[in-house]
Amino acid sequence: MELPIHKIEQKQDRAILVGLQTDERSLYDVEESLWELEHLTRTAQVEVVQIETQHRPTPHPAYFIGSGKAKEIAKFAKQRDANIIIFDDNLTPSQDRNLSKVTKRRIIDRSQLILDIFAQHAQTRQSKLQVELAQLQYNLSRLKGQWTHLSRIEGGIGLRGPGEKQLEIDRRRINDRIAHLKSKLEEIERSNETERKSRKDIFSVSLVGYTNAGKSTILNRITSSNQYTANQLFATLETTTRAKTLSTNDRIIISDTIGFIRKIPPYLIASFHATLQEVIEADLLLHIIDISHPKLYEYIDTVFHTLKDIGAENKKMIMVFNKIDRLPRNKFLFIKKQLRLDYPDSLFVSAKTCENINDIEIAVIDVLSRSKKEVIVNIPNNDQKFISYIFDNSEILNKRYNNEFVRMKIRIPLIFYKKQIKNFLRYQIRSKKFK
Ligand SMILES: Nc1nc2c(ncn2[C@@H]2O[C@H](COP(=O)(O)OP(=O)(O)OP(=O)(O)O)[C@@H](O)[C@H]2O)c(=O)[nH]1
Ligand SMILES: [Mg+2]
Repeated sequence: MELPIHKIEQKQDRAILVGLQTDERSLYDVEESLWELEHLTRTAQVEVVQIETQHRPTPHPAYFIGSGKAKEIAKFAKQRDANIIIFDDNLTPSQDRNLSKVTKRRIIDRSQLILDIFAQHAQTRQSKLQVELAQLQYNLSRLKGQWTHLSRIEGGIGLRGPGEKQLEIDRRRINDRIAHLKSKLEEIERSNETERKSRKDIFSVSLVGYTNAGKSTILNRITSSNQYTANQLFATLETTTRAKTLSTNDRIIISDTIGFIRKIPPYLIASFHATLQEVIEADLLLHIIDISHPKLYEYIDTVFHTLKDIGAENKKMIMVFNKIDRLPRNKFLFIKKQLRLDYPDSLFVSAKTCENINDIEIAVIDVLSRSKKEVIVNIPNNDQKFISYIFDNSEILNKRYNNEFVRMKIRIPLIFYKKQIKNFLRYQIRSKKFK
């Protein structure tokens, strides 16, 4: 049975946003994060009618905010005719329940809001399945929480009430559906994998970055294509790949994919693992950053952390600071000087005005020409064609002959390696075996 993907009903929804300032977070941080939440809320097509913040040393275990503040928000919701309260942080299931009891409104936390946007933006079968998987995993994590909570109150095993039985059934149904979705996604992934394999001989570049940094706009600029762009968060959910011939005549592929965001639980990212496969396998990452954003350093950190989560942290990366047109010249020069200290080889471009946009291609060509691979190959003597290819295109570090094979340790430009990837995969020896 299909479980419906939950979407926030459009237009008529009116929300109050709530942020909490704790001892560990400054008011500035909270306000900035709420600004992002407001953008997310608008992207989900929900009207923001009020924004509330509270200061507490730590979150309240039962209400997240104080219970008095919760009552105050209930009053505001009535006055402003708001039907949803959106929290800028992720709530525990019991906080969620207690808050909806006090406010008599639907409570949504940051992850749920992001998932609603994903649900609205999913276009392909793969991303629809991924969104459903992420939503069920979200629900499951909450059911589990609820379970512990209730079993503690009710005295645990043997004292389960009807509500808990329902939870148990839901949990089983959800687990079944999760298993089903995972196997469907694996099927799609297998066919994508075949497609990717057919392109393994081409140098691949992936655009990564915080959501709304301008990744899709840059893809359009450098490949003259027409990928959807919008001043929205998560405008792109699926991966698009385009081919490009560089001025050196080398062909590369460039892919654009889902953006990253702060405070998103790792299992939600994991649901998009298949979409991010292109990033995981890329030869080069272009990390796009909105230079005009006051929180750019935090955004850069988020992207680095997310890349680590998906196992792509050690890839060659070029930092591309975009939207330079949005800064006054003096401010731009000042920020650029600072950024160059931290990221010496970074680029500064505007996808809007096209200023410096050609620098991206120049930098890619530079990486391409400098990328080399060290491999050990064991080639049958009768494959003279491939042996000549190696002699013509690589630096031979050592070689040994016998009657049947020539065994060589070579350093070869990546582009020449890729052009003959099939032969390399056939003849390559892992260095461990060689020892
Ligand atoms: N001023 C200015 N705006 C830009 C620039 N590049 C992109 N934008 C705008 O920034 C917004 C986001 O651009 P996208 O290309 O959709 O960003 P993205 O990184 O693909 O975002 P997601 O797919 O949502 O993660 C759009 O409104 C673009 O028009 C730029 O260089 N200058
Ligand atoms: Mg995009």
